Amino acid sequence: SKMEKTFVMIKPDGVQRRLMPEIIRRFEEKRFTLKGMKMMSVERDLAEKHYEELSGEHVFGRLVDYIVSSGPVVAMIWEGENVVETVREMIGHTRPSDCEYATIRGEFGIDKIRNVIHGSYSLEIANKEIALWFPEGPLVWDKKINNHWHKF
Ligand code: YYY
Ligand code: MG
Repeated sequence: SKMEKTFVMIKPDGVQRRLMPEIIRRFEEKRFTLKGMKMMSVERDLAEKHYEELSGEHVFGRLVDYIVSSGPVVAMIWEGENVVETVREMIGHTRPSDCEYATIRGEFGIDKIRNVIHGSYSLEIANKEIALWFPEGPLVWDKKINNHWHKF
């Protein structure tokens, strides 16, 4: 079993459309564990670093403007087996119109900028994004979580 962590961000459109509980419910029901969560406004510098790989693309400016000025986001760390890939599958394709219906973007996405949610693309990127968004690190809880709850 491959325990790993991923970074998830509910984008401004997701927060404003009150999709936060629906999104968190899906990951909880999948038995992933929330290891960090904060609602925050995003500084331009952070948004530019987050989307660094897209800095040469024509969408970069629009994307950064969108995240910076459309309202707060909810940044989260989720932990579990194969969580990076599974969360990507649960989110769906970048363009909501290309998504399977039973994905978050397939059900709730409006267009490729206002596509509700971000999830790290790979384990390597997840580690980078967690360090960027949570310089304080994930929540640490020393006591064992009672695993029997996972049956329910
Ligand atoms: O990870 P994901 O969100 O599915 O797509 P990325 O390729 O990382 O791009 C991030 C973000 O940028 C995407 O959610 C929308 C926007 N975008 C776009 O509007 N047009 C593109 N051709 C590529 C990305
Ligand atoms: Mg991406």
